[in-house]
Amino acid sequence: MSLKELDLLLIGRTGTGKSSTGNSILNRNMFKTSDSMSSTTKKVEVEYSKYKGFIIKVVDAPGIFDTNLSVKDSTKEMYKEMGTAIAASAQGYHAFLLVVRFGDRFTQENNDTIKVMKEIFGHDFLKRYGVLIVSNGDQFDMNKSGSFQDWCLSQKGPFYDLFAECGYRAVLFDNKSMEQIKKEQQLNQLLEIVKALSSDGQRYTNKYFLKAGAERAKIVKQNKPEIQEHNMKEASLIIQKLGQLDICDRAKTLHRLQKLQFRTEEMLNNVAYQDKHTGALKDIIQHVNRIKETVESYIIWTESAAGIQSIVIKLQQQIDEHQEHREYQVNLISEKKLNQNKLTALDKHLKARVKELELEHLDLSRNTVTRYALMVGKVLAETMLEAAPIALGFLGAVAYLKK
Ligand SMILES: Nc1nc2c(ncn2[C@@H]2O[C@H](COP(=O)(O)OP(=O)(O)OP(=O)(O)O)[C@@H](O)[C@H]2O)c(=O)[nH]1
Ligand SMILES: [Mg+2]
Repeated sequence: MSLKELDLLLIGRTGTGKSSTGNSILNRNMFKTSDSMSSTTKKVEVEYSKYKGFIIKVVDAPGIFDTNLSVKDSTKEMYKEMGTAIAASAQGYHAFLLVVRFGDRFTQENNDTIKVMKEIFGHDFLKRYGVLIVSNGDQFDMNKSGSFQDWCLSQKGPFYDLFAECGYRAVLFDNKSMEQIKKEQQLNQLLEIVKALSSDGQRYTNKYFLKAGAERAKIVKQNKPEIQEHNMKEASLIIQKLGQLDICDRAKTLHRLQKLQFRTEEMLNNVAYQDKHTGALKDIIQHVNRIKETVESYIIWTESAAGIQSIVIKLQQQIDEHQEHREYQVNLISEKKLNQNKLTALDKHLKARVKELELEHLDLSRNTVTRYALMVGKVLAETMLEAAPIALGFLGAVAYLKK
């Protein structure tokens, strides 16, 4: 079964529990959360998790309308941050999760925030794709207030307005809960709502998303050949080095492997950064990951090869010492042979892994670098053809004058 995507954007005022809710959705602590009223999340962050056949992408944004900033500066900041949030998921979002805190008083500022957000995302974005997330669910007393849904419906004033604005969709989140069942229940409830919002997998999008998508495609397209070529070159050099290693030379090999490990890690970071969550460099990321895995296995196997080698050396010493005990010596010799075979098998196995990497690399090369080279070649050929009549005319004139 192919995994379906769910792209979610967390929005809301500073300190309402956006990052904590993001962590609850991801079921692991990926986003930094705050202990104070000052803004913790400084820039848009993206994290993923796999859950019930979905790849959930959670985009955590800084709090809008930070209390330390003037309204003008806050609005400017908000435009900047929401621009980044749009670029982080240019194909649109399956839901906008507007986070408020249970027990908070709702004021005019909330409405102002929503007004600016509507300018960016469109007047109906919450109506169509908004879900109100009420954090601090641990403060909600069901015995006193009844069910959360009933409680929402019984509210008046700004909270009810927000609830209505989000199409009467709300989920209570206790981000402090340690109970696995409760954690899953609240997440499942959210997923059910989001699935119903976009039953055909459709995301909410508008002209800004389309523009971001076009810009991003342009940038990726412009940079991809260069990025690919640079990375493919580095990958190729690492594979080449792997092929030159000798598993039996522990000291030298381990030293070289550590260097290669550092290079692959650095490359992986670079390529992930260049990809900017576009997926445009997915193939090369997978490839580098496999190189990294091979380097790591190589390190482990070099260590075990060293262990086997010292056994072989010890056995040889014993063989030498027991020249007169022929029968005992025969056993030692066969044991030594057994260990030597283990070493050969290990070496063979590693060489096969490197060969696989080489083949994969070649395949990828054909699909990327060569394709771009062909593309460039085609353009070049067209340019040359265009220039040809002038050049031919010039040559013709020279020949005429020479006569
Ligand atoms: N008791 C309780 N505390 C919570 C809950 N959710 C969040 N908090 C706390 O609320 C504070 C703010 O949470 P964050 O997740 O950092 O809020 P945020 O909206 O991401 O904050 P900014 O990034 O600064 O805008 C932290 O101290 C959290 O531990 C909850 O469900 N229950
Ligand atoms: Mg945060």
